[in-house]
Amino acid sequence: MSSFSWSCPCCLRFKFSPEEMEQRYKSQQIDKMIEKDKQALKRQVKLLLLGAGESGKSTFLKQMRIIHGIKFETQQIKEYQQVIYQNVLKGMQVLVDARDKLGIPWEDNNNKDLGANLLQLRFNNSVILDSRQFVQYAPTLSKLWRDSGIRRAYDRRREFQLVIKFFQIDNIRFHTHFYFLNNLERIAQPAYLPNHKDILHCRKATKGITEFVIPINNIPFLFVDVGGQRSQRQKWFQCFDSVTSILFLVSSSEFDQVLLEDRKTNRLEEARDIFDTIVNNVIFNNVSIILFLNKHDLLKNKVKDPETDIRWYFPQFKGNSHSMEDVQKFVLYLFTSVKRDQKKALYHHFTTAVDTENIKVVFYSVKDTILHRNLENLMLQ
Ligand SMILES: Nc1nc2c(ncn2[C@@H]2O[C@H](COP(=O)(O)OP(=O)(O)OP(=O)(O)O)[C@@H](O)[C@H]2O)c(=O)[nH]1
Ligand SMILES: [Mg+2]
Repeated sequence: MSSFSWSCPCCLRFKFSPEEMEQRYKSQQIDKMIEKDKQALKRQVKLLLLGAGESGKSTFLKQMRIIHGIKFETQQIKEYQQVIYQNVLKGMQVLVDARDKLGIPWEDNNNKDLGANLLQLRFNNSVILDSRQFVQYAPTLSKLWRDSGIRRAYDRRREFQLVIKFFQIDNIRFHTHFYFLNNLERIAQPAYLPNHKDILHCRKATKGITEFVIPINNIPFLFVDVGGQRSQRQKWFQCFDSVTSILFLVSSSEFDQVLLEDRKTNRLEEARDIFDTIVNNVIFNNVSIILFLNKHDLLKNKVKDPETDIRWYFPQFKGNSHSMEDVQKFVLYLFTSVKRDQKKALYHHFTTAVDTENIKVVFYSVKDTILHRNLENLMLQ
């Protein structure tokens, strides 16, 4: 604080020139701002979103914006629109290719050339498609999506996923493809702009670190979102300072899938190994860890599916593999059992990150845990 802050302003008027008075006033204001910033930083809640690639970290952050009424900027919406166009086109390419590899005949033979032409196109992330260009592909996309050959390839996606290692195809998010292809008519309108649901479903892997502050209960909540794929994880330690809580996301439905990065490691096992290094890390001794067993909606469908069984991937599973309760208990145990310090609290929630109502309810209770923890930390300072 400035040493003049206690002086009476009327007396100062006689001692200093107006310029000096102004200078002093400015300096006092700056001191006040610095002090305020320091206090705010102390009160700030820092939440680190961690988890393997595609576990739903960025989707959760999008929900935080939606739930707290922070609009997406026009430029951002345009970027999501690009990503959606890419998701749709790449998704259809995967299905055309799958149909081919699985030897399923076309229903309409005229679609053969359309499919072959589509496969020739290369849509990497640097290709920017505007709505005018996308609209030109729309008739092809909708013809192909109506062809029973493509539908059958979609229905046999599990077989395709099982042999995917040999086909070297890197885009197997069938649930994302399905959502957008089912909304093709709307997306193919020239004036199309993504709505919240579209934004939540679109997929772009995070590269680097994204920070976003949301004031909640008058406290700045700093959300830190990182990339979860192997190549991105060496950047994580840069964000390990002054963390209040870690929100660790797991894609609980991926018990029968392998990593994109090496096409052999089981995704749930990889997630558990990452969790092990985080929950048992001494740096996080005083950090509360909240586990989100995410993609609950997809897990529910998978557990019902007679064509897959968690026992094929986790022989140690002893319950009923088509009982949601048994599978959930097992997946939870996979994670809680790696925690070495039995006294360390570990909270957990089963979530569906694309469902705003679900995340609203879950975050309401998580927020209380976090604020409580933050208050304890402030009292210790
Ligand atoms: N059906 C369903 N889809 C989900 C859920 N959570 C996320 N997704 C989808 O899964 C995909 C991956 O989600 P992201 O949020 O991009 O995953 P991430 O953890 O940020 O991935 P990285 O940035 O690579 O680390 C997106 O297409 C999401 O829409 C969920 O609970 N249910
Ligand atoms: Mg991400």
